[in-house]
Amino acid sequence: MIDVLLGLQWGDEGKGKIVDVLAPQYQVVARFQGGPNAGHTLEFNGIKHVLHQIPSGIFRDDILNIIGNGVVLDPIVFKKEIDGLAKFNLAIAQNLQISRKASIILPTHRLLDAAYEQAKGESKIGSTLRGIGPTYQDKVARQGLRVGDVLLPTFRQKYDKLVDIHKVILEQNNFDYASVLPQAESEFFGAVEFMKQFELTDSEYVINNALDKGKKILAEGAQGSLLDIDFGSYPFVTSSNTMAAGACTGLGVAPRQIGEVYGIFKAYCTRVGSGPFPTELSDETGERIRQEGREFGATTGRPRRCGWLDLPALKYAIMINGVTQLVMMKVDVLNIFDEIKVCTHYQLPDGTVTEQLPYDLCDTDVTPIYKSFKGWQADLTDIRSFSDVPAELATYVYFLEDTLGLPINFISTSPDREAIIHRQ
Ligand code: 2SA
Ligand code: MG
Repeated sequence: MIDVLLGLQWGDEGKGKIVDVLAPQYQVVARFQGGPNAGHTLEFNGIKHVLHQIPSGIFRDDILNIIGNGVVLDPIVFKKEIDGLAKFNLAIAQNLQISRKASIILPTHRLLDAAYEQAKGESKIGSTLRGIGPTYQDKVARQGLRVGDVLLPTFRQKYDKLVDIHKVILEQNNFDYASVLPQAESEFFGAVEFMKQFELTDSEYVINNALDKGKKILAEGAQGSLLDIDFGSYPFVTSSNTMAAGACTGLGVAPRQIGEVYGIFKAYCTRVGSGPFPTELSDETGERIRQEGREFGATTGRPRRCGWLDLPALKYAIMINGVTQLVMMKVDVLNIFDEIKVCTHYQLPDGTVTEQLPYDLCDTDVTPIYKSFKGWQADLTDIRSFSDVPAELATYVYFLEDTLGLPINFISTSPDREAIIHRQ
């Protein structure tokens, strides 16, 4: 079976840590969508490391890591990531494969990302400017470059042909590319050469053969369900299917092969970039969450917007993903609060109270209806068993389980690998 692990909010739920915790049960860890917009943070032995494109199983020597066909890969970022891992002495060349069908991010894709955002002005998406949208655009327009193309004698021609199209668009947008492109291109072609030393495979065969042999595979999602291109708060979304179904198309596995779906959520909400966020706190409480939770973009360093937990949104994410196991992260960030709020419903401008996400969330001012809980105001760092958690936290957890209709199987109590309560 292939299990899927994904974020149920707007990303940054702490997926990296949970992949790392669950990894010993798996022989393969695979990324199925997104690219260097992701920032998966892992902390162990006092070291903190952020991964962008490389799957989070890379720190375990007995795991094969696959960058799947659904991913958009930037060779320049890839080379930097590999260089950054050198100090850990990992067997990366043996343990990492890249799908030949993954899309390549070109330097001009990054420039186009910036040009499109500039043109949008006030209504900009708040993209990470990593070239994600334009690369997926070219994939869907059937003119993109794929990782396997780098081995073809015609690679340079294909590259030039696409870049010529990009230059026209950049010129139309009055975007100055001439001063930056030559340098970026030389870095790009250097990184493409570097990439050739890795195994570029038809990873759908690798994955399905592994499944046939009874191996266990973990599909590692990036960003979050509320940023899904179809079901997120469109247009303020990323350009891929971040939901469980994306694992099938992004790796080449059949729906019937999907086993557990681990849904990761934080005990509160964050969002980085523009778009609706009903429970956002633009006050001192939001600022305390940001500081306490160190809520700054792992890729861009941008301060993340913070707010209380949003149950209508969380329920929606659980529904579209068919979540089987819930994982609650960063509960410890709430240790300092004497009152903790949870949004249970939305009130629409016409007075209607609903548990559903409105279609026009981007244009409607919904008022969250909150339920208040007494804070536990205690340190949780050393707690490993649910029977030892403060009564107020237990009350909070039981309420969430009741409302969400699923048990919360894991509760993370601090960033370290070891700090997790596993409820059987
Ligand atoms: P893009 O770059 O085209 O995918 O941006 C579109 C929207 O998706 C959001 N997005 C993210 N949201 C949270 N975390 C992400 N990864 C990084 C992190 C982000 C960072 O782990 O912190 O460092 O800023 C991520 N990637 C994309 C993005 O904010 C846009 O709203
Ligand atoms: Mg992140």
